[in-house]
Amino acid sequence: MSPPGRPKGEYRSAQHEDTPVSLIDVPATPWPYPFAPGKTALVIIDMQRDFVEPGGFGASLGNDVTLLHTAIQPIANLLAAWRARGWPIVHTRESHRADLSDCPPAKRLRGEPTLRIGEPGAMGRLLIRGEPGTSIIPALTPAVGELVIDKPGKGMFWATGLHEMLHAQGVTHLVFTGVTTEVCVQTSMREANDRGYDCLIVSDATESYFPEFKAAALAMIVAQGAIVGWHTPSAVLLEAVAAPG
Ligand code: TIU
Repeated sequence: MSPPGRPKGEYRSAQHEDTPVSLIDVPATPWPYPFAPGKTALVIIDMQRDFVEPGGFGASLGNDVTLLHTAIQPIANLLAAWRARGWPIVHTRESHRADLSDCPPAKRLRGEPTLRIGEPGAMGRLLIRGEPGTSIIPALTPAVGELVIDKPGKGMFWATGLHEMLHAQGVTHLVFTGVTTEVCVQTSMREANDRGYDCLIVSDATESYFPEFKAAALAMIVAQGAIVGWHTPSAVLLEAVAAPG
C-alpha cells in the first residue's frame, strides 16, 4: 500500500527549514517510513529495573516481568547502530520525586498493587528517582551525551521539557522502542504525533505484559492511514539505514 500524495526524497523541517536531508524509505506498515538520517532520535521508553526485573513496580501490579525480556536484544542492536552514527538517543524513566509532589493521588491510589508508588520494595522505593529500581537495566545503560528523561507521567512530554530539547537538536522524526507497548510507549508516541514528529515503532523492540494488547496497539497505530505512525521489525530498519547516508 502506498500513501496518497506523500512528498518523496527530501524533508524540510518546519523548525529547521534551511537544513534539508535526504530521506531513506524504510519498509514498514502501512507503507514505507520516511527516515531522516541525523534527525531521527531513537527513543527507549522506561527500560528500567522497576518494569523488567522481579520486585519492582511492574511486578507489584501482578505482572510476569519475563514477558518483556525479548525486547532487550533488539533495543541493544538499535542502540549500537545509533551510537555508531552519532544520531540522537533518548532514554526515559517513569519516576517521581522523593516527596511524591509530582505523583497525583489518582495515580498512586488506583487499583490494588502489592506495593504502591513510593513504598519500599526489593529495589528501593517504587518509582522514586535515585532508587535502584528506576535505573536503566545494565544491557541498555545510557552513555554520556544521551538524553535521560525522568517523566512523572506515562507520556514522555508531560512535565519534562523534552520537546524543547529535541527541537534544539533539530530532531523531527522519532523511532520508538521500550515498555510497555500500550501504556508508556503508545502514550508517548501519540503525544509525539500531536507535536508533529513522524513516528515509527519497532515491533520486536517493544513489549507488553499482555501480548494481545501489544498486537492491538500496533494495529491501531497504523490504522486509518498511519493515524499515529508506522511499525516495522528492527532487522528491517537496521538493514535500511545501513546504506550509506
Ligand atoms: N512504562 C510503562 O508502560 N508504565 C506502566 O505502568 N506500564 C504498565 O503496563 N503498567
